[in-house]
Amino acid sequence: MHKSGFVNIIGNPNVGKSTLVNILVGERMAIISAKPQTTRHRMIGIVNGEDHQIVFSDTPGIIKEPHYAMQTNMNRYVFNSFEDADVVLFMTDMVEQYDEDHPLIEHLAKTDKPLFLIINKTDLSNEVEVMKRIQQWHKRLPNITETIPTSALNKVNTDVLVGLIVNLLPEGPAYYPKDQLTDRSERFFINEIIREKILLLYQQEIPYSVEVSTYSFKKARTKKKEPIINISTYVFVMRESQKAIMLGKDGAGIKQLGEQSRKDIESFLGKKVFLELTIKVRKNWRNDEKSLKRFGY
Ligand SMILES: Nc1nc2c(ncn2[C@@H]2O[C@H](COP(=O)(O)OP(=O)(O)OP(=O)(O)O)[C@@H](O)[C@H]2O)c(=O)[nH]1
Ligand SMILES: [Mg+2]
Repeated sequence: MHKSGFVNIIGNPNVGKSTLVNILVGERMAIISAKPQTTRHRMIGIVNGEDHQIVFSDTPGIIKEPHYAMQTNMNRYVFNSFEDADVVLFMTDMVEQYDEDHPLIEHLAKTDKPLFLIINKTDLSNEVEVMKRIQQWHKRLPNITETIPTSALNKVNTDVLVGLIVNLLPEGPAYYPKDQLTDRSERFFINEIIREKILLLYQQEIPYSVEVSTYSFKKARTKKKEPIINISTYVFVMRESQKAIMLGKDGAGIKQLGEQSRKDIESFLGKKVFLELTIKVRKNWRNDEKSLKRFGY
């Protein structure tokens, strides 16, 4: 008997959703950072076994009070993602506090899907505190069907989670070829790798004002006839002042960004890469529906 289904991971920013997906899939796919709102797009990560296929969706963290259209659109994917799930994983951690009127809780309370409570980052706490949290959550969400305390970072209980999911999945054929791990293109991952470096290298509003878009990807040969991939990418910012910050003194900022990104893209593609980054100003793109559409939001 073969089982298959869709499992959607939902929760606040920064609780470890993308970390969990990467651990489950066994590849570094989703980008991760210590800053909230790292993930902007819904993305699938596929876990394949001989007798099962689990299609996980990593989603952006829910933003309680969206400030611009991009955030509103990000929330929309998350609320939509309840509908096509066979199982909903609600992920929280041992650090965050929820307000009583958080919009996500109401949604979770109403879902008729199997609802798993994942309490992540147990490494930052102790058993007594974890038990307390579990009880609090069960009071607020009586429809929770399974509870799994995890430390995604240390792979604690992640196998247990997979076992519980497989038990619940309906019988059915694989939805994707068994060697496929995601639905996203190489270009998408290149953009994401660059955005991850921006999250690491720049502070304050810069990472949230940036969109990355690769417009050219060409296989070529170096003068020494070695294979190389030439990649050209735009980094859009919202204002001239942000462009100056990104360039840095004598271009040192963009140089560092380019070098760090190139190294990661090379190990992702397994090939040598020449990366050309160009910074462009696109005024207020985060609120412009046309730009958002073009960028896939
Ligand atoms: N201590 C600890 N840190 C963790 C654990 N899991 C993830 N983290 C860290 O938490 C931070 C956020 O992780 P992400 O996986 O990016 O979180 P996310 O929920 O996908 O965040 P958004 O994409 O912003 O919604 C990173 O710094 C991770 O290294 C864990 O089990 N323990
Ligand atoms: Mg994420």
